[in-house]
Amino acid sequence: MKHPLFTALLAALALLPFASRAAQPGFAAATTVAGSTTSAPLVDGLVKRVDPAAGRVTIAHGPIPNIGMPAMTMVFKLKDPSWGARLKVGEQIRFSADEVGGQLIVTRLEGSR
Ligand SMILES: [Cu+2]
Repeated sequence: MKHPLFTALLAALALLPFASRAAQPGFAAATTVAGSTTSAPLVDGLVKRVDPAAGRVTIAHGPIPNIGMPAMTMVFKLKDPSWGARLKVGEQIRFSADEVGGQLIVTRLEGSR
């Protein structure tokens, strides 16, 4: 299907990880997992280290537009510490992050589980 609107939609979806949260409220709502309250966009990440006891994970992440962060490797606190048990080093994830009380927190987590 080569409809121009369809092509534009595909382009928009491809850019989604880099779009601001304001630009894609509908899509964010459609992909929100149960219990999530954030509308922050999903970004790509690679799990480098997991510390389940501390509820922390080190992620090599792509740009996170909602907190104005470029791609880097850093430690995040998990909103739900039990997510630490689901994460494996080397795993590709899609996640949302937000700054809460001066801490950077993984607020949403999607994976191929
Ligand atoms: Cu970062």
